[in-house]
Amino acid sequence: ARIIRLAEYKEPDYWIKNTQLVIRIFDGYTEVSSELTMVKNARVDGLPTLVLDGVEQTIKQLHFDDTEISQYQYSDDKLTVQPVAEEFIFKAVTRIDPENNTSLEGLYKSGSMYCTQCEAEGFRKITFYLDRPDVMATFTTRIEADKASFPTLLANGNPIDEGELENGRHFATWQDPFVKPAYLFAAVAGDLVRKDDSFTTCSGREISLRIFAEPRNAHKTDFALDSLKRSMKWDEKRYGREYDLDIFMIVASDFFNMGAMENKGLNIFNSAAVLANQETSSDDRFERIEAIVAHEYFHNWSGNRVTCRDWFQLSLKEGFTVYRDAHFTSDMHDATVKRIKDARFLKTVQFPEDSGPNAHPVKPQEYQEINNFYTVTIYEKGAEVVGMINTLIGEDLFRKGSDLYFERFDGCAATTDDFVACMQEVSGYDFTQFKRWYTQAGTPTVVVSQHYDAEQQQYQLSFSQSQKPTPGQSEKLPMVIPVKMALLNAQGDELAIDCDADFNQQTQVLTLTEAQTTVTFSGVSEQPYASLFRDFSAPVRVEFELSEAELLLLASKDKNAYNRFDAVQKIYLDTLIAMIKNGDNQTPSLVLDVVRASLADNALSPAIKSLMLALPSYQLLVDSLQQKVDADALVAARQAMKQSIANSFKAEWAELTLSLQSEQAYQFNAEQAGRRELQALTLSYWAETGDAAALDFAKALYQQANNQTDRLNGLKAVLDNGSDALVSDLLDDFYQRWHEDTQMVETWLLLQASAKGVTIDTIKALMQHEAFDITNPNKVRSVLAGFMNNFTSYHQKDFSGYDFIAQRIIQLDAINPQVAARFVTALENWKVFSGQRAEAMKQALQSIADSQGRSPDVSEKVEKALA
Ligand code: B3K
Ligand code: ZN
Repeated sequence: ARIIRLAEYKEPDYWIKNTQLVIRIFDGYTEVSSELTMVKNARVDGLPTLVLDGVEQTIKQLHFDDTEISQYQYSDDKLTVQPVAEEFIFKAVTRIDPENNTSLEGLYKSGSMYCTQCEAEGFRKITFYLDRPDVMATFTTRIEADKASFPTLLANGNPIDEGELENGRHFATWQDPFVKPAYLFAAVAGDLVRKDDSFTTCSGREISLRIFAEPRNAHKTDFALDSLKRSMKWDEKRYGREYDLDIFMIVASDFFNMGAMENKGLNIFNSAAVLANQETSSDDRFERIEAIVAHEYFHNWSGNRVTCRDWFQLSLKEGFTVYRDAHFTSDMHDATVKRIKDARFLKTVQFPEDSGPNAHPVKPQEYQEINNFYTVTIYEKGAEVVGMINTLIGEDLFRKGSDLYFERFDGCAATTDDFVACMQEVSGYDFTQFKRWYTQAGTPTVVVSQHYDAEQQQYQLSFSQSQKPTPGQSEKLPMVIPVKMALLNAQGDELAIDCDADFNQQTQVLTLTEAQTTVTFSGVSEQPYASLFRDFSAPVRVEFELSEAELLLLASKDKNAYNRFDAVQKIYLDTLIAMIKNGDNQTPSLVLDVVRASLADNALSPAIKSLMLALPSYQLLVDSLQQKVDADALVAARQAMKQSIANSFKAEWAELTLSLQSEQAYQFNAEQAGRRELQALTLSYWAETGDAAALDFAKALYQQANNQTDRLNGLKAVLDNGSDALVSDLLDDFYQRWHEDTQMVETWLLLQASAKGVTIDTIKALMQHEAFDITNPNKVRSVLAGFMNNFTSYHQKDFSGYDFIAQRIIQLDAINPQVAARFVTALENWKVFSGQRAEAMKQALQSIADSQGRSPDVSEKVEKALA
């Protein structure tokens, strides 16, 4: 396979200054005419051949200015021609086949709508181009189509012309005055309803905001418009970023490979990531939509105005933009809840990636298929790295650095080094060693030990950091690790810190730079409790042996709510791990004490309480075990603990569930969402006790709900604990009522695929159901990702889940390689499991490797997993 390497980066031989496109949509084919105004790169000698990217192009005409090109070579997705001057217009007329494009990359038709997805390398499926992010041009796009079928014609920028054509056709012309790489290009043709709003920017410009959706979805656009306005305001206030064009558009599409895409002035969204109302969207869906709308909007500066020089810099825009959207969500809702959820997600999903066969640095050094690198490492770990920069230099300097970055690189294609250099310039902080976070893959482990000397009134903490080798990187060097910390007394009060290390009094951050660091704290009059890595100040694994008393103090008295949560979770995790290792499934009193204390603490918000009372997921447990996992023992231990917590507090669960019922009118906000989340949790424990009253409550919650959150909370409790008859009654009822609503049907599929005890036969039946469509990524994800994340069913005792997933990957790969490749994750960490299970997973991977005609996407991931 062809490997692309960062070390081989070289500027292109030619630049494109302006791109003029005409896209003529006809039944059966689409014709694309392009005129690219090009100039030779001044740093290049002679007149090199021009090599353009182009996939599945049927060539009709090629010209340099007005001269037809008779000599050209088109093979392996490259068109090679010989220019005769340093400046010229390259013209091409080609045909493409969007109606049969199931990869959903390039221009594709889905349902009654044509739309595009160009990032990372989809533009080459539309026309010949220098399809790389450092080639930035202004664009003019004219779209022509049948007027009755496609009344809405959209592209990036501002509309400059429109009119009628012969045979019932019409056209619209759009012009984007901002230079951009081809991956930010977008075009849409459809029969869409438009919802309007407006936003007045900080300098008083009025921006027209428009959301386009299919008519049946028109009632679900308000929340996204509102989220958009709040995002625009927030970016002005927090980052000084004003919107630039006069129009900002969002289009909702039912067929989309990921959440959304930040095309300049014309964001295209997966319907599931933008359409919402209280009837069909749960609280977490509202939160996700708000975050994605913000994320795509923020890209207008961090991604579009300043873009990436090459795809190795992907985290430059993604890590920074995730960091920005997380901060936005924190400001809108509850910062601690957001931090807990983000840290938990990183540990659950990114840590395993970083210790598995597809581990890669935040700035990868090489790839085969760039689409495989839109990962939690690039996005979420990348955001943590940006967050650590903020932690190290402080909020004010961070803002100065980001201002400098946007100013200096506006209209340019930049690198992560450029970003860090700006932070260094404004702060004087030397980031040389810190930049290992961009180049070293893997999660560092920090082992901590403590020693108290009562006589000297001295307390010592010793930190030793290490990192396991990752594929292709055996040597690991020490990282810069910010440890936000406090020392607590027995009441949980924070002690003043006087120490001999690099400790910032203002931010309470201790910075580790060496493999071993011992810090001595003076004037410590009693044995303190160390609260370390507050707010998850670094994406590391921490090993710190604490006594029960110490853990209990942190779990009940630490004033840092994140760390308090973390101490509670550590108690569950350590206990579960001990249960698994000892083969003893008795839940010790320590766990019940912690549950009791959390339940009784009225100072805790319902949201935090529900996070504290939830047991760690199977996925997190697998990652935390740090030894070969016996999946059956793991399931048995966690189920035993859940049972025991449920039964020990049966009356409390019932009482809390009832008391959390509210007559308030539904609103999506942190306070209400927290209450509903806690109710879902207490109800699930209550139902787990087998109390018939719990099931009656759950059923009524489902039936009487006037919002999707309550409805799902009721339904999930029934699905996990109800009789088969009741389960199928409610599922039938759900489908009956909402089968015309796409988001509800997706939810209905997901609920069943993730239900306790689901069998492969049920999954197969779902894939045969009229509601299923294998060409639709959302439907595929609902069923297959639902199954894959359903630990007890996917890892069932006869191992049949693995071959089933492998066969589905092969089937999907022929339709949509990007979506297929994502599912390889379900098999890639086979080495963490023990015995025959690991062997069965490996065999499933092998059967994919042995099958014919694999896409580069799937091949790269499977080969690495088997290596
Ligand atoms: N930039 C897009 C992701 C594109 C993925 C291409 N395989 C969405 C986002 O991160 O905002
Ligand atoms: Zn993004």
